[in-house]
Amino acid sequence: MDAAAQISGAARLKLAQRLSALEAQAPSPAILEAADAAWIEGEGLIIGLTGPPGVGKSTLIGGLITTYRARGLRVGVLAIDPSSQVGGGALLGDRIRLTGGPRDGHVFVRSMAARDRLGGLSPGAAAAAALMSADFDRVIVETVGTGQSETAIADLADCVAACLQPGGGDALQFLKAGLMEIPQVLAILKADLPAAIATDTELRAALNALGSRAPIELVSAERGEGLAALANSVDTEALAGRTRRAQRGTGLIQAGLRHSFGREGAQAIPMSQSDAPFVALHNALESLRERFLSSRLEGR
Ligand SMILES: Nc1nc2c(ncn2[C@@H]2O[C@H](COP(=O)(O)OP(=O)(O)OP(=O)(O)O)[C@@H](O)[C@H]2O)c(=O)[nH]1
Ligand SMILES: [Mg+2]
Repeated sequence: MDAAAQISGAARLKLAQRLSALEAQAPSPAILEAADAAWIEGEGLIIGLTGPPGVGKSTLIGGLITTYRARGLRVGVLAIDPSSQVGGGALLGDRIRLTGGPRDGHVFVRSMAARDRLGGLSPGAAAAAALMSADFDRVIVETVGTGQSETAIADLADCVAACLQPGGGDALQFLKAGLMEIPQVLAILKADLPAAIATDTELRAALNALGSRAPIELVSAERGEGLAALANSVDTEALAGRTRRAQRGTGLIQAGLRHSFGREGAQAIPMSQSDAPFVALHNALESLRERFLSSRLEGR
């Protein structure tokens, strides 16, 4: 079963230090190069889990860790915490860590402050996920939101699974109105609640109307039901998505520029397809910072 090597204590420490440098927006060139190498050559799949607060994402991740571990896979989790300041967010990480087991050398859980209220992915968080995919077969990125490309998760993740709440109509309405991109997988969580059946019916009708064949999975993480089917759907979609990283890199760079400098920032740098998006994004951000600074100084 445990064909994959355990991540050694030294390797975990090195990874933790690199993630801290990314969170502090002070990565060395080696860190960005390692993120690019993992993005281009790594075999680990990056899975985005999005959904509104309280939908059950963290509980689900606990279940997915167990499911993937039973398949002999190493699992990294990056929880993007919209409420915490830098250095905070331990609570969220701890809740997952309990289920993964702190002594399990095949599991690594980290939470990172979102740096913006909407829970958008910072450039550092995107690079962190890529970096983790060098050491783990699955990297699950938990973000609050509905999976719009604004938050970069659609470009970062090989597969986005949107989590829906039984009886909670928001995501459904967004989908119908075309305000939400159709994610690769839809997961109705808390499927033990009676309202899940109606939500499933409504969601199927909505996706049919939109001509989408995205799989819908009913999951009760609390009862441990539907986890294997969800993992299968996610893996199938992520393996397909994995082949599109070269194209997604450009979107990732633009989302990173938007995150730091708004729409104008994203337009200020001419964009060509890059097979090293994290180094390219870092350089573009540096050059925009310099331009911004010199125009401020000239204006004095
Ligand atoms: N009935 C039921 N409740 C669940 C299930 N999974 C989670 N919950 C409950 O839903 C609540 C929120 O769960 P979390 O896993 O923290 O949800 P989250 O989406 O990670 O929340 P945030 O990180 O705050 O956005 C908790 O009280 C859980 O016990 C489930 O399968 N069934
Ligand atoms: Mg959570």
